[in-house]
Amino acid sequence: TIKKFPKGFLWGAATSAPQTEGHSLQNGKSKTTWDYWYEKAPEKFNERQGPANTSNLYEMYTEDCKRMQEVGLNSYRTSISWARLLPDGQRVNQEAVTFYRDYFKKIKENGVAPIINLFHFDMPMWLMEKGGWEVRESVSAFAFYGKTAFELFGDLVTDWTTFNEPIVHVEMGYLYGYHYPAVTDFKKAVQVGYHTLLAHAAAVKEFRAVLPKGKIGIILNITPTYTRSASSADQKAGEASDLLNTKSFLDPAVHGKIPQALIDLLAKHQLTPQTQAEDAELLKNTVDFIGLNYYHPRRVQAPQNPTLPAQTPEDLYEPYDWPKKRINPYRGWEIYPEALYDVAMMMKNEYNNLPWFVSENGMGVADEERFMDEKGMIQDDYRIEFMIEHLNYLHKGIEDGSNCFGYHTWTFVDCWSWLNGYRNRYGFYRVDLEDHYKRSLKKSGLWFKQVSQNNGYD
Ligand code: BGP
Repeated sequence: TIKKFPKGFLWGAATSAPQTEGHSLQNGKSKTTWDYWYEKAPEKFNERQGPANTSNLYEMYTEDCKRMQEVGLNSYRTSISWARLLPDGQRVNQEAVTFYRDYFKKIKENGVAPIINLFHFDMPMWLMEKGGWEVRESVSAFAFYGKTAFELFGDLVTDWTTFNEPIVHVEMGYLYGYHYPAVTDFKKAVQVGYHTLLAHAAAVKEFRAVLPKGKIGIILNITPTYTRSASSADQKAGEASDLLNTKSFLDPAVHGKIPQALIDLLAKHQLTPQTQAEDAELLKNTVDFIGLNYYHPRRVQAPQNPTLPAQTPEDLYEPYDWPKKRINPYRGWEIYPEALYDVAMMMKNEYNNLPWFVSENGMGVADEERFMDEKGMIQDDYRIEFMIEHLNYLHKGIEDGSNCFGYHTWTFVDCWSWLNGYRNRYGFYRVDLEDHYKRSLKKSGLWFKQVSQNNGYD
């Protein structure tokens, strides 16, 4: 059967400023927590590639924008670096304005519609020194950043998003010790999440005033929860996982308020964040669309010996090792494309069938040069297969009425990853770090172009 997608479907790819631009401490940019942390604790990074140079896009964007056509992208997401645009939070860095304006223009000149995101884990040091998302001041600082960006680039960019995977900086920075400041404090994590949520809503509010005709959304990582069994204890664990990981941001973004069940769960475990009277009104600033990054599901079971009140999320739900799971042997994550159908139905049935898109999906592969042929092309058939499997389930969801308008892969050109450097490759183009960041097309790029041109595949 031929799988055709809706007219105007977006075929794109996603990345972010800190993972591509490089020139991390140049051209007027100030430090982010990543620049700082790599200097301070390089041993925390699994790969000795720091955040300084990444894929050198700052110098190579003109050619990269032409490459977008070569792989058939009609849509592309990246982010603005807050610390580059506002190096001290107030003053606009003109070099950044020139760079981003020209970059966005060149994306469009190549027939690609940009979607621009504001925050992708890259907290500026000037704000971190004041407490980052722990302090209420972060909300107005972010709203000011959003307003500035909408005013400076709103004539070029109509589609915006506020955050990428906001739950990730909460859990990695405040629960599991991977991202700076690497503290382990459930209560603090909830406060950080709450301020992030308010910052998102405050930026949406600014957006409506500056760009009334534009569209704004938020990008969430969706790790659909599947429970070990239908027992009430396992179900309860699954609900807690969904509330914390998915509904915490998705419900306010779409429905304009935090779900009562989440408020109750936090209260029960003495985790209620500090709020202010005007917050409920602010949270009514809902989005136009949702982006969902999907890599793998979350399998949970009831915790064996939970501490009460919960000290960590594992006191509410524990990871469960599903014996039937299929693994990506090159990255270690579970492969479960069926979840995309479930996600599509969830958006249809629980979120007003709001327009949404798959904003990241992709297959990370370590040591990918082993799949290079004699002409230097990576023969990444495994990636093509991975994407087809996921697109099949997405297509089924669309046929059953889910309002999905696009599919973005992670990623366009191999890019730097937070702790893993260049270990896991995802791109349609390979980056040769040994040879001046040279880009070379992979087989999957050629395949994607066909899919995009045909708006589907056989
Ligand atoms: C997503 C992030 C991306 C990217 C991707 C791949 O969660 O939004 O920034 O890093 O995961 O992850 P990794 O590079 O760890 O394999």
